[in-house]
Amino acid sequence: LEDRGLDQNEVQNVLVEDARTGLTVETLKKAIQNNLFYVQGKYPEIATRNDYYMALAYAVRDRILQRWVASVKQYLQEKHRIVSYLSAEYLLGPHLANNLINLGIYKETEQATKELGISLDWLIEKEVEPGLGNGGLGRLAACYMDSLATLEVPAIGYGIRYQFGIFEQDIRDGWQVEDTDNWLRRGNPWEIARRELSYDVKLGGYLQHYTDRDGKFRSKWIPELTVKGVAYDTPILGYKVNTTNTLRLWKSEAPRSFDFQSFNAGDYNFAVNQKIVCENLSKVLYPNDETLNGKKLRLQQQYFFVSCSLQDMIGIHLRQGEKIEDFQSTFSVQLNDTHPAVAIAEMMRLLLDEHDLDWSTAWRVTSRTFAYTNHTLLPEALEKWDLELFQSVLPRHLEIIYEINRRFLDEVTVRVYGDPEKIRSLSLIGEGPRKYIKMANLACVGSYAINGVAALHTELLKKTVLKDFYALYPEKFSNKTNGVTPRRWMVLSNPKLTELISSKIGDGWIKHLEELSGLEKFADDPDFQKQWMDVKLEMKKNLARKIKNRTGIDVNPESMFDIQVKRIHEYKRQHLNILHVITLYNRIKQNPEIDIVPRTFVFAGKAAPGYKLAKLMIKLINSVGDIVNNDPDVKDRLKVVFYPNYNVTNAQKIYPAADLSEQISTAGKEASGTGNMKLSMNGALTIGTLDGANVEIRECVGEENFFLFGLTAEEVARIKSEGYNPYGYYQNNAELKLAMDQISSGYFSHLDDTVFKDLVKSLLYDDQFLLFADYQSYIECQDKVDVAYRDKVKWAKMSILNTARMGKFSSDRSIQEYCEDIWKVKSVPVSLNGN
Ligand code: F58
Repeated sequence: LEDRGLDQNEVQNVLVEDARTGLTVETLKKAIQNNLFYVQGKYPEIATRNDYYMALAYAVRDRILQRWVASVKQYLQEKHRIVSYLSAEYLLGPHLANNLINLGIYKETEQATKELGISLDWLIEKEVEPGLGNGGLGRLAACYMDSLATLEVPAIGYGIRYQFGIFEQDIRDGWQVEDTDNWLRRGNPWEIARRELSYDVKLGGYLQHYTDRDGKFRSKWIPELTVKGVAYDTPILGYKVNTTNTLRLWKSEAPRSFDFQSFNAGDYNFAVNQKIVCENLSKVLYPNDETLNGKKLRLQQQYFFVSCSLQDMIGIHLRQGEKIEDFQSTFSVQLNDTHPAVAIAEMMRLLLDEHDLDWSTAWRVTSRTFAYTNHTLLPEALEKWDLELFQSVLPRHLEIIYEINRRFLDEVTVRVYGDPEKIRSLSLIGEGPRKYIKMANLACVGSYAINGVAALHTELLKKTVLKDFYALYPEKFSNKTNGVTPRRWMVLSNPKLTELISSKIGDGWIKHLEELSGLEKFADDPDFQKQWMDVKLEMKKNLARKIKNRTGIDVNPESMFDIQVKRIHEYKRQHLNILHVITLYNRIKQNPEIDIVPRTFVFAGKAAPGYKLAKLMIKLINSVGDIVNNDPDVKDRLKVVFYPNYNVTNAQKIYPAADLSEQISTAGKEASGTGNMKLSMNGALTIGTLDGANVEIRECVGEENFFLFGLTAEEVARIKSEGYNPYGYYQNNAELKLAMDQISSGYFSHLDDTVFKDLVKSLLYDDQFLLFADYQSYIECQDKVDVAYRDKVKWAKMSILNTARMGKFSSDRSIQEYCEDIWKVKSVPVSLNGN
């Protein structure tokens, strides 16, 4: 400071409450007006809605920046182990309202905007959300960033700043149509580009081998291409704490140098082309969930962000004056599935080739740095890279992986007593018509901890896909059941319920979710039950309005809102749900006067663009809806809605309105699920299988407050091994047969019997997901749901108890467990105004 001619007091003055940091209504108002003028260059009469949104966003950002700077300063001054979360996806959802809540200035801002003659809701709705993820895995990363900051744990999230996030879904003639998600078109006030923070990343090319002056055998990587990664930082503010962590997303660019090289050589086209190739790396998120196709660009994306992130971490570590071989004392790096698992090979490369460590030191550092979370049991979702493709992108990494594998197999051969089957299963390289690299195996060998995301999932991992690794390293394995942040999924999505809960038990539950158990004593209180169900009804009315606006369908808010919202996938079995709809419809047709509980079925979710059957499931839902919604015999007792473009913004409107939560995956297929948690927290009752975290949710809420049906994971495995025959179920179940015959004969498709052919065929003759085996049990369970729903008092009590007993499923609890068992980190409270 003295160097810059300043004294300590002058600097401190910048940090005290002022026009850019103050939290009162008056200061906020002033800040918005200032930003409107000085940032947007507008005066109120001509300012657009976006101008106001931007002005407010910058006002909020100023307040976060103060905390952000203080956090970074504190982490660098004191030495703390930092959690580094590596994830190819972050499904953050809109920032504005969340930041207002975490800053604790929602009410003040509402007042400030009101005094300026604009509605805060109107501005909040203006925000285009960053959809930088596909589904559960990306959203989990976002919840975990929120909890890390709220628990005041020093953390940095690394990922990719996709220019285009998950596609926007439209429904035309019942079919899914995809459109690009140009989320940056109006600018992004929540990020700061750090142009000075950039790293070079090599791709392709070949290796030169030589012996150096010390007689050491070396590989020199001559890349085909070098791209530059530029850091874009987004602050992640904790709830009512100063801690503000960083989400650092990398954007790919062409390094400036090579334009010149090519220009000098006179090859303008080449230069332009290479620039496009470089920029393409972070252009678009791959929209697949659960299935993977080994696309070269995807591998390049993974390597690109991993390399930038590790170079960045090493830089931070060394700038603290630490030795490279102590890297693991500065960072604990969590791999969010295998998408960043190439980090293990890249860390080795950096240590060996750039920092000159010997193999065993490098391996000691690497294998003490990484921990791996698995999110799937589906074999088709386990990442495998064709060896030749891998070599064409990362020749040096292939060499390193071979060496890791050689040493690993040497070590384990003795332990498995030469069992060739075990050795084949453990090897990092798969043999077949073509060789391939098994990323899960690389992750297991290179990590000090391995975890599944729900109790059942972790047990199945140990028994199936990672069985041989579990036998080898049982001490590495643990379970970390997923959780979700109550800040976004209750406080922000459901303010009315939040207010009601806090009026009874105070607001400590927002940070300590287990305090929700304080609601149990009101579960039988008629007044509270009425207030509870009044909030639910109001939320249902809100959703009904949205549905009307978006789809034109009128729904009755007094009907039961039966909700299944998640990616569309065969294993999630949205088509089992639709078979129930058809069954109810047929019961009405056969007896129009039947006394039936009115239901509104809401579906939402995206299908991977190349996943034909999933797209057909969307078409089926819409086609059934067209018939059911318009048949006069139904008398509006059933309505089927497909709400388009499911994303975080829409999810926030849907969860609070749910009466019934559909969690009906084939047992053993859903690793955890997190929508199941959000719905139950918001007072929905679950109808579900014993799959993923459903098992634990049922344990917590009590079996009498959960509608269980279907085969267990064990039974599913047994039936499959004995040879499952779906056709037999079809022939022996009259209601099922009728529903299937209607679908195949074209009853729901203007008598066109070709539309659903592929779906029908797959169900009758293949049915990997055992729909028919679970059909009868599902229908009977749904009949029990009807009975329960008719008893309003009982339903209200069950709903209250669901919320009251969901304390375990806060992401704060999950993160606490990661901190204690895996990362070994503690909280570091951040103080403002220097230390
Ligand atoms: C999900 N996986 C699981 N993958 O399916 C879900 O059960 C779990 O609750 C959640 O992770 C969080 O643990 C998931 O969302 C993906 O979206 C990947 C995206 C990239 C391609 C492979 C699937």
